[in-house]
Amino acid sequence: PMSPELNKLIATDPDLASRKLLVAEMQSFLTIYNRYISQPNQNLSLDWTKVSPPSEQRIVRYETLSGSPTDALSKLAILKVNGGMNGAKSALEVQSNLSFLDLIIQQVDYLNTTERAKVPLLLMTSFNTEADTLRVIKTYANRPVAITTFNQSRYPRLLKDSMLPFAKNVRDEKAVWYPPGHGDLYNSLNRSGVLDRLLAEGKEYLFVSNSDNLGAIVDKRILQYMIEQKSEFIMEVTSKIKGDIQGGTLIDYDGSLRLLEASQVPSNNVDDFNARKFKFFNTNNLWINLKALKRVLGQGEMSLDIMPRSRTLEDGRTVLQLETAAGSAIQHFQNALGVHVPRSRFLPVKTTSDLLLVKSDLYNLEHGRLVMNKDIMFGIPPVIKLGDHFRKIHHFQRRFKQIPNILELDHLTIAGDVYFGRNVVLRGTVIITATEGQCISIPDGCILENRLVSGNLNMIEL
Ligand code: UPG
Repeated sequence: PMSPELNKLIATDPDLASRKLLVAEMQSFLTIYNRYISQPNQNLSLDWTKVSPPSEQRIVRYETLSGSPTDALSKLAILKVNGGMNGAKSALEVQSNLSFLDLIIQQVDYLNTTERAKVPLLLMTSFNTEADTLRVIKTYANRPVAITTFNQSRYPRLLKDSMLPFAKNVRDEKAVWYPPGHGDLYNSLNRSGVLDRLLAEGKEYLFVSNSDNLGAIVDKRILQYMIEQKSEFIMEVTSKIKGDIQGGTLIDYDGSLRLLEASQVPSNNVDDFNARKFKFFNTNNLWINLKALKRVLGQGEMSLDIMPRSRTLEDGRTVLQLETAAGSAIQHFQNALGVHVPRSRFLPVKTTSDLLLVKSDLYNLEHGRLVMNKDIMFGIPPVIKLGDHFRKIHHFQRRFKQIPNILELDHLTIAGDVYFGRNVVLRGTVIITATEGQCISIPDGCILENRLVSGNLNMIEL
């Protein structure tokens, strides 16, 4: 029943090459679709009774790696997954007018300069992030970093009522298509010809990470360990902390290492997932042997766990997206391992609260790296909770004339319609709540230390 609808979608693309690509993408889509509808419990691809924390033997502590130098950088390529549904987060400014992408390029440039290497940078974009990404990287045409971009797949969204794709409004890409998660990197790398090109250039290892994680720099010790252990796939994991909610954890599944994403957890077991039982959080920093990847892809469609995601469109219709995660591929590789890395290798920016932290004086820039300020009060970043008024990026940007000084901040909660002036200093615990209909503007130069601010700028000492 899918074919006529899909054929209509494909036929609307005027370009033959892209039509061929679309046909290949649709075949992958149909494979995942058929797997999804034949799963006994469509929303859960894992049997929870087989899930347990991984054996410590398969997770090596970063500190125990030998530190012996590697000369394998000439065989390495770096890939940042930079696709997804919304515009490129990586084009947002972090500090000093530099975006995530600018800083990533600085990091690779620094690696290449200090190591006398030529490690190339690959960026996987989606139809939603390509334009933003190209805008940033075109300014680097003459830099020493070789940058290749390729687009990830587009799959048709399914209308939940009929489980069919849209046949109309085909020009409205945002409504009709979706990028099917970063697990799509394997197919997209292959179909774009980039995988074959890398292999032809003698590249053997790929370091993959999220473009929002500025802690994910090349680490020669991990690369060396991968080579010594003949491991085809390494996942960097870190000790889970309270804020690690959106993401996945490394598990043992019937004796093999697997990724468990939050969305795969049955509702009855969410407490288990959040508790310390599963303590190794996936940073999505992945090291992949490219020859092994080619072998796995040659065996047919790589079967990755399906993460169904429902979305409600503006017109009220509900659509279903079948997505996959890059870390799920761990199950297909030999000698797969986890490396337990320090938190400094994981600096995710998922929310505007995370963005506030990386933009603040808690971090200094060093060769594109965000290095934590030594003067930071408690040695760990403060807990920041920004309310709904700050949730969207353009609202967040309007609300701060300048990011406050938060070096001595312990905890910040903001609720309601709140604006910040320049040179504001926040210390200790600060809570600012504007009730419905009220607006609070924190004036230029204001210092708030252990304060509850509410109503018409009433201040209560905490
Ligand atoms: N991305 C793509 N294509 C997509 C979706 C996302 O390239 O179709 C990129 C996106 O640009 C971002 C990265 O993938 O750079 C991560 O996506 P995001 O939605 O921020 O993270 P999650 O998919 O929720 O989580 C991933 C891993 C999870 C891990 C977490 C660490 O799946 O296991 O704990 O990253 O931040």
